Amino acid sequence: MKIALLSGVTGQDGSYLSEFLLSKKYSVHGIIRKSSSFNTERIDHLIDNNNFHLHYGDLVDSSNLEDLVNRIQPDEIYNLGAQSHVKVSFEIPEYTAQVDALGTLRFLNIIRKQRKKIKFYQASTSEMFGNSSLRSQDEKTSFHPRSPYGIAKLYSYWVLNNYREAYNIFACNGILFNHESPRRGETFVTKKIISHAVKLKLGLTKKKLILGNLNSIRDWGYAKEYVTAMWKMLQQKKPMDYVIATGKGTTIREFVTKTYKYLGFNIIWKGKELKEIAYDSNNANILIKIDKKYFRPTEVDKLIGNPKMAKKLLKWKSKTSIDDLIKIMINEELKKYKISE
Ligand code: NAP
Ligand code: G4F
Repeated sequence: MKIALLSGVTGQDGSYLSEFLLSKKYSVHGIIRKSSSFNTERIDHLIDNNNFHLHYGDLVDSSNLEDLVNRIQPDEIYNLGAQSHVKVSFEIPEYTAQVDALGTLRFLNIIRKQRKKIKFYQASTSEMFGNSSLRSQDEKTSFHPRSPYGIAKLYSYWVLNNYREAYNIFACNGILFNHESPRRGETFVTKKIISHAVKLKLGLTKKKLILGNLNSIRDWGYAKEYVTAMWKMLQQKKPMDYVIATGKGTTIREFVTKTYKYLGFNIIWKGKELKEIAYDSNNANILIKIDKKYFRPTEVDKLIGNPKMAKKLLKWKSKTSIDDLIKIMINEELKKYKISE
């Protein structure tokens, strides 16, 4: 039986990857942080599985990570743990670097010192590309990160490359573009839009949805599919870095329009920049407004990935369209209130 150790097991990707690895008969060990309230909602359904084990730990504590690797003796480590919110990284840049940059170095040093056979997956990100002038970004595109988060992740990307070359460690960067699901954190834009729109539809709120920059373009895929690419990377003969994406871009404004349309609202956009609003064409009620507090000091305007290499070498391809992703997220949200379409 193969053994996997995951950081970030309580997060969106950690929960899907755990399910996937358990289905592949792995023994899955996840690192959870001490929290003052419950933080295992996404993995509660796995807790009774005999092959699923949880350990307290933190990416800022190298003695804890070393102890866990020694005790668990994993075949594969998936480093998914991170302060993963781009906007928040401008407010806690030093902590973001501690976790998202040095956390990776801590794991790589443990592998270097103790057991070079361990395979290592790093949750790299399209945020490392920043504002690229190209139509789409691939493994050869140069980096120009635009946030403390993107910069911390770029450190991890490069230190992994260095340790792979210097110490022959089997380590891969998965450069994943945005991926969403019903398990997405509430403060990311897709989940924020869908949660609010569903509450509006059910009459549970009368409040307006307040958003930031509507013009940025993101390449949104389905998280459940993306975690399979992580595993595939570690099953190849040679360790490499791969872009994982759908290849299609959508603006935030289009995402809002599609979501509201699926729920039966016909919204009309009016005005520009901070004065832009969206109203309901049936009754002229204003549904959406803009607030500059949701803008970032520096924005990444357009991220569209080119997943050609993953398709060729990993035989991986995104299957869920943006419209289907929205449907999946809305229907799960409705189920929370025990109502199905
Ligand atoms: P997420 O839902 O925000 O989950 C982040 C996980 O990291 C949570 O389990 C969190 O624990 C844990 N964590 C945070 N700080 C930690 C620390 N100091 N020590 C140990 N664990 C810590 O993120 P996600 O969407 O699943 O993303 C997974 C990874 O992929 C992240 O590294 C993210 O940066 C990266 N990524 C995500 C996307 C995307 O679109 N989703 C795209 C590219 C890359 P708590 O539950 O206790 O907070
Ligand atoms: O949903 P977001 O916060 O995701 P962002 O910044 O693209 O980062 C996510 O994807 C990265 C991969 O590219 C991951 F590495 C990272 O961990 C995270 O998962 O924002 C998406 C876009 C941005 O352009 C933002 O300015 O939506 C815009 N936006 C507009 N209004 C908003 C809002 N974002 C948030 N979070 N909240 C808003 O109200």
